[in-house]
Amino acid sequence: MSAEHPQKNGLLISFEGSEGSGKTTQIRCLSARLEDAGYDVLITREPGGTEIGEQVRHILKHADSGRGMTPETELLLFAAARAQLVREVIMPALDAGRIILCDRYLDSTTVYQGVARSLSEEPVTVINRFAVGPLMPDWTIILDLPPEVGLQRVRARGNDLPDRMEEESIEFYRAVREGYLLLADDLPDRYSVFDSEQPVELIEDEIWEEMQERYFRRD
Ligand code: T5A
Repeated sequence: MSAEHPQKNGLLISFEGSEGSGKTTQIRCLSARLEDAGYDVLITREPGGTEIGEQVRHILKHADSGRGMTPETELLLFAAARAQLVREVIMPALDAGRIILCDRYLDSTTVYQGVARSLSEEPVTVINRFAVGPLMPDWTIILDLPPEVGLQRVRARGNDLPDRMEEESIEFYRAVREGYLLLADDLPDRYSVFDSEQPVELIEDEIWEEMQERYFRRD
């Protein structure tokens, strides 16, 4: 399905955006549409998605022991969880021809640890590439909205445990948003930005329309 990555048979689509931007919601919508159309879909989430990754997720988000974590440690832990996910889950699924919908992938590290935490670009890029090996996303969907709106949605949901990553300043989340938009400006072929302040159904339709344009409507 992907001409750019001859080693894969499937398709790797990542969803990115700040807290509460609707990634999980839109992944469910796209997955349902793809399955209705007969495609074999796999959803992953980061950090997590493997036994090792879920333990790393706990340290990164909820464990008391994560409180004093340095930005460098944070970078390496996100990369470690991803390295496991890629080899244990994503590579076999791609080889089996499945469509993988990733709830976050390496761009989260570029933006959160690189841009918002201000770690140097070079080690972030090198570590990101080491973690994913050859598996860059075929398409990355960025759900964009003001961070105030996303954080309000997360608070309104109200069913989550306290989360270390959600305790940052509003400036941190503004930097995250800008970081994503800069990535999309640099590489418009890989990224598509959707206005996530719109109703769920409208965004779902826009994503489905673009999915068809990119992959299913071939003359
Ligand atoms: N992180 C992650 C890094 O720093 N570096 C990395 O490399 C990686 C991989 C992950 C944290 O880790 C950081 C980023 C994060 O801080 P998480 O719990 O996985 O933490 O958090 P998120 O990925 O941000 O997931 P959220 O669940 O918070 O947000 P979603 O998935 O974007 O949003 P969703 O779909 O759950 O929607 C949130 C609420 O809004 C509603 C939904 O119904 C839900 O209640 N909603 C809408 N409401 C109105 N209009 C719409 N269009 C809506 N869409 C959804």
